[in-house]
Amino acid sequence: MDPNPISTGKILSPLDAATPEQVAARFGELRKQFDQDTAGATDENGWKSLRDAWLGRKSGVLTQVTDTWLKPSKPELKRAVGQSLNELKAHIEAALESRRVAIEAAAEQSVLAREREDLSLPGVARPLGSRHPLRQTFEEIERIFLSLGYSVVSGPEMETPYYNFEALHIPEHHPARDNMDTFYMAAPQGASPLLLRTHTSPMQVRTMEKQQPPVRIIVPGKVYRRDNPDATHGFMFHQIEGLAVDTDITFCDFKGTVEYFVREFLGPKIKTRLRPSYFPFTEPSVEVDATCVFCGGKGCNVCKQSGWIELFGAGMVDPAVYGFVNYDAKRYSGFAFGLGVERLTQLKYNINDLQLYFQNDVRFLRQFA
Ligand code: FA5
Repeated sequence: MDPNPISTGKILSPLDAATPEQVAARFGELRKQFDQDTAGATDENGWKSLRDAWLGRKSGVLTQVTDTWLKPSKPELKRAVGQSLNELKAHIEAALESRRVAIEAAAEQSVLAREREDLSLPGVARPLGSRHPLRQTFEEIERIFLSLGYSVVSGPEMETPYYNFEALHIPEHHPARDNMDTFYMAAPQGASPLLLRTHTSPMQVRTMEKQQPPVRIIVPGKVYRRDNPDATHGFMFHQIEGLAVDTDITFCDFKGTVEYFVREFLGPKIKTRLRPSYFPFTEPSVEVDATCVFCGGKGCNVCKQSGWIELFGAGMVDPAVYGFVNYDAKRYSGFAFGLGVERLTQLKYNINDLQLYFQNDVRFLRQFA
């Protein structure tokens, strides 16, 4: 339908000598025509042509009414024509606006209807990743020590020999350095050499240098040694260092903490024992053993029939270390431990080869989802 009635020439003929009643009737016809046109405007384009046909400045109906009826009308009719024109204009504007709102709402409804999800369709299963077993062990150990009031700190993987060895009471040529075959970094001439830390223990010294007791920290992180990779060794692996220093910390506190940790981590049935050992920075030093998780202590191939499995090294902080960090060794005491994260995870999940952690084989990783 052509929405512009003027183009048909049906309605707009000059008013000539019309009476006010005839004027009103002519405007009534126009209004009727507009209402008919409006009913036909059902989408945005239809609405635009309706608007242009009636309100367009150059040749819209209202412009033509102004030119053909209002301007040439006799003075006694002008008032009536002007008033009717204003009323018609107000009617058209209001009707156009409500039409626009209705068209927009209908368009939105049809988009919504088109995009409606069919909830009865079967879903698409997305492949889900899982947290790496080592990450799970980190999180579990952090949870246990956070609950005991420890905080988690981290430190540099590139270290100086001072923090990695000397300040831990491991002077040059000390045999303990042989156990930790070290990666050294090439250093420019005259510069002090750097190394990849062989354990997380340097963070004991770095923390105590900065902070007076009480200290309760754990330090998760990567460490590096020139070890040949095999089922229990990597050249890069992870440790979690623990350190607690305060007045009156005794060996009993140490033992209680270790037992609590092992039970929380490996289960309530697991027992621990302490075996004398040696670390230059702890005195006395111990190896913490747990009842074999595979045979429950009866004896099997994994524990070499002993019923016990070695867990980690630990001990009371050697007072010599306090000398490097200006702690008063008479006033303060404490304990430290160094957990091997790969080995603890192997025990917990019965993993027989440490290399599996780093091969990114989803068949292995999926088991820990
Ligand atoms: C240490 O590194 C001491 N810093 C631990 C310590 C801290 C003792 C605080 C006392 C007080 P050790 O060299 O034994 O100790 O290493 C600790 C743990 O790291 C071992 O028990 C083992 O679980 C793990 N580990 C050692 N070498 C490797 C390796 N090449 N690959 C994987 N894990 C290893």
